[in-house]
Amino acid sequence: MATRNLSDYDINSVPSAEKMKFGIVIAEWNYHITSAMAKGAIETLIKHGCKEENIRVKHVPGSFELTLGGQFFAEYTDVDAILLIGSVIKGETPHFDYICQGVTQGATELNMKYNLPVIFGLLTTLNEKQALERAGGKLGNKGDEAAITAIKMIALQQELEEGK
Ligand code: DLZ
Repeated sequence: MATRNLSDYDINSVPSAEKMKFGIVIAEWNYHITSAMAKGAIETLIKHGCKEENIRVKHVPGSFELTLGGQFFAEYTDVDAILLIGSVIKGETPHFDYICQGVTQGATELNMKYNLPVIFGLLTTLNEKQALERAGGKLGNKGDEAAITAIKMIALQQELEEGK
């Protein structure tokens, strides 16, 4: 069956995060949404064995700044993966499209440039209701999903590095 909502996942299918280190960049725009996503992400990492001291959290003003925040983590820390968490809500101007495009492109480039999992935890919704539904509401929490994705990608990288 296709995966539609990673918040409903098989707990046994996720590798242990006991020895993994994570950086989380949170956008302050729509903070009631992004903080709920970040809370979900942190709780999920800890649930899978990550030590609290191995999770570093930093804030940036808006989603557009997520990419550079991620680059700072990649340059100046030894994290194994970076989670970019933001929420862009469509307004009356094309600003939404430019921000979404910028972060999508920026996150992709960071993945490639640093050979490091940089997880796209950006909600791009038409309204606040849709965002709330995906930040701990009836459609799960995209922060949890970003955490699971990060763990799985680190595990994959380590496996291949070890020649498995
Ligand atoms: C300017 C702006 C607007 C209109 N909307 C959002 C949004 O919905 N979500 C978000 O995270 N940030 C928004 N921003 C701020 C931009 O991301 C950025 O911080 C500013 O353009 C300054 O570079």
